Amino acid sequence: MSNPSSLHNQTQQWRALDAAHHIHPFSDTAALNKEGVRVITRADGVYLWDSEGHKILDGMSGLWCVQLGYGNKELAEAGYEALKTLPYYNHFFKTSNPYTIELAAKLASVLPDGHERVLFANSGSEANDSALKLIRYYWNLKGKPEKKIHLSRDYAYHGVTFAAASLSGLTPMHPQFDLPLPGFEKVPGPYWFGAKAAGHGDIDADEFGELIAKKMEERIVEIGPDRIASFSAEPVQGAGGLIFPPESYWPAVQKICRKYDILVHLDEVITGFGRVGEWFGAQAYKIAPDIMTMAKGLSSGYQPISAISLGSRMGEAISNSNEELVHGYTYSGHPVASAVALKNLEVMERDGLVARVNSIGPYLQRSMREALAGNPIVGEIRGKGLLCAIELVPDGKERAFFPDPGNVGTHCRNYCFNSGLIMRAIRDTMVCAPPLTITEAEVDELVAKAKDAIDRTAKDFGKA
Ligand code: PXG
Repeated sequence: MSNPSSLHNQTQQWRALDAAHHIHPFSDTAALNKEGVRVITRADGVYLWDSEGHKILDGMSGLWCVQLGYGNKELAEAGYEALKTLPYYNHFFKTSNPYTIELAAKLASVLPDGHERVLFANSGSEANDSALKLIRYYWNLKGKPEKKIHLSRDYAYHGVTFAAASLSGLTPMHPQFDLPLPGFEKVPGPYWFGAKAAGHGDIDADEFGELIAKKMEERIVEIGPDRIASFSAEPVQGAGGLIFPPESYWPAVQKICRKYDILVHLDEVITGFGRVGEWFGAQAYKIAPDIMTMAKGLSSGYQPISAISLGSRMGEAISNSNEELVHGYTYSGHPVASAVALKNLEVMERDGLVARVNSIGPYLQRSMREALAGNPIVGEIRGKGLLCAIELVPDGKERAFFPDPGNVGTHCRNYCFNSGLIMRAIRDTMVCAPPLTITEAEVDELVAKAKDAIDRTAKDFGKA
């Protein structure tokens, strides 16, 4: 942001208070305090405004979560009504509430086949943590307590609790906390764009998908299938760099999990709720999960709420165990969060937003491709639904990376910020995931700003 002395008094005060009292997630506190935060004061549609009055197009839907865009009055009213009627009660004492009951039923109507039962939590990390506990419980119920190892993939992001961070395959998340915990094993992810740099030559995408599945099977055999409880994966890897699996990947992986009796845990925290053109990534990629976790778009981010859905195998075992399930949070199925999530799903359904993604998504992909055609540092533009990624590389014709990963991406991301567009840089991959309500004119603005930032970046790195 601009020179601090030119900022309004109010902004300066907020910055000072924030620096004195507030530690930010995934941030270098000292560096951030020196630079000063940008204070976001309001939002409407796809736009945010900061305390200096700058208008910003949010190409990331917050953190991949604001499916309906900001300022939706129906969601606000649903929350307000619940706050007035039943601001809090829990589900521990043989009690329930209408909002959570109706939300569970509505979710069951859009979830993949067999997923009839859900549990609630408050964040994606908690949902994943809960899922792993339920997986352990399932195998204990089935008399296979030796099945304890949780497989997940390189580049995976599953959250930050002890278990979710241990599942995550982004290695910088581990050393500060002595993670991963024992019992967490990684297998390779299907990052085809990086295949050449990783020494796989000019391998075709589908061949690569099969190769990665084969490597997973080899690792399973090495560990011993009888010790493996589950395989956790995002249908499309999000925070790891928007990695879309080759067509061949999921069918091969599912076959392997069935062969060795390994439960499939799909993390739909990003891919759920229309993001990839179906209600869930499971449907888009024809995956049959045993357990699924979701958060973010469940309430369009308006309230913290997440859910764990159980396929028939786990659902029946756990529902019919005839003993207490010793798990649950004070805020599991919070009535206000449930009311907002329920309204969110009703609006998505009524307004046909999932189907809308299948027209506005391709429009975004097409526009981005046209705008960036021939750009010397663009190696690939990939996407599905309203997810889009642009690989920035030294030579657009080669699948090889810049030597100092993240440097060029951050440079480009700063250009975006300064021109009023929020995009994420993951290493040197620029990504966007705008609200499902984005209009064609707003897509045009997003693409024009992204193109401008990428053109300037190319120039700064001597490539244009
Ligand atoms: N699973 C997936 C697939 C996620 O993307 C989580 C679990 C954890 O959710 P909670 O609600 O505990 O944060 C996530 C979260 C980023 C970014 O910069 C992505 C996430 C969170 C924060 C930042 O891309 N994803």
